[in-house]
Amino acid sequence: MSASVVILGGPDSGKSNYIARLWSALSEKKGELVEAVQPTDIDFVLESADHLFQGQFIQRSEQTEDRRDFKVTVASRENGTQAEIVIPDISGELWWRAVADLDVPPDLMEELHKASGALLFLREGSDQNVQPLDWVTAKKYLSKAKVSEDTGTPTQVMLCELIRFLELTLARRADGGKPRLAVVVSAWDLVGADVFERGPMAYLEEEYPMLAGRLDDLATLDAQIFGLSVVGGNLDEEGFKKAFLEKGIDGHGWVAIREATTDAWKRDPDLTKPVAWAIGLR
Ligand SMILES: Nc1nc2c(ncn2[C@@H]2O[C@H](COP(=O)(O)OP(=O)(O)OP(=O)(O)O)[C@@H](O)[C@H]2O)c(=O)[nH]1
Ligand SMILES: [Mg+2]
Repeated sequence: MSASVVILGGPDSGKSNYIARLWSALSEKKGELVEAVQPTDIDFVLESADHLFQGQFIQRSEQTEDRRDFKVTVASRENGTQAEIVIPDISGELWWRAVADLDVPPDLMEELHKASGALLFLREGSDQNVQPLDWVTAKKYLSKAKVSEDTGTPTQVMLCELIRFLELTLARRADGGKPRLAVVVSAWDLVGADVFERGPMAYLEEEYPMLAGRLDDLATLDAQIFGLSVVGGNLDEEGFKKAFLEKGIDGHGWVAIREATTDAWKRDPDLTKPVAWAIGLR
């Protein structure tokens, strides 16, 4: 079986760092999804992963038209089912342009039509986030036929447009189910304990109310929200970086997931979880 997963999100939202971390998580083979065949042709992922290993976050992608794909055959550790997944790494600027001009390169469009799962990224603390206006003003943006390309468009408006776009393009799952949307709030290591405890959805309700509302009444997609920390802390902080370099990347990083039994938000070391859920191998 083959499955495409698209990773979308604005500039600086953590996509490239996650793709690199995902690769190393898959090859560590401790998560729900494991690498079944060693991928070839993934120099850009290896290079990025190397940055992380050396204690540096990957910097934002060049705004080129070039598409770079992370292609890997994965297997479910639980039942062995395999899938070839294709994850394009596309700069956030390109996604914004796609939404603003309703202009998506044909090959990317094809990938979207094949995919029945997507990961939508946004990042805590990014200086690229354009703060939400009040709800009424934000809604006016949406009612315009086209979102203006000026960078002043609030991030949540652009994200809502991306969701609409996914609703129109993603394929139904092989089992007939709705396509899945994993919403990933990255750099979740930067939030305080109280924000962590209330979880990423409560965070969206406060910081991106329109987006939260949109997620709440999705009819054609199944959504689940995750918090993410690629290495479990902030590599721009000397103390953390030092501790990280002493131990290495293995075991560093987590996904925040709500525990079904207690409803509490927990750090889960399995970084493959959002993708595993989005492709839902069975
Ligand atoms: N603290 C913390 N910062 C992160 C994390 N992930 C990403 N960042 C920060 O976010 C920045 C941008 O991450 P990228 O992965 O380059 O974001 P992107 O979505 O690929 O950005 P574009 O390529 O511009 O679309 C990084 O340089 C880090 O400073 C994380 O887990 N924790
Ligand atoms: Mg990038």
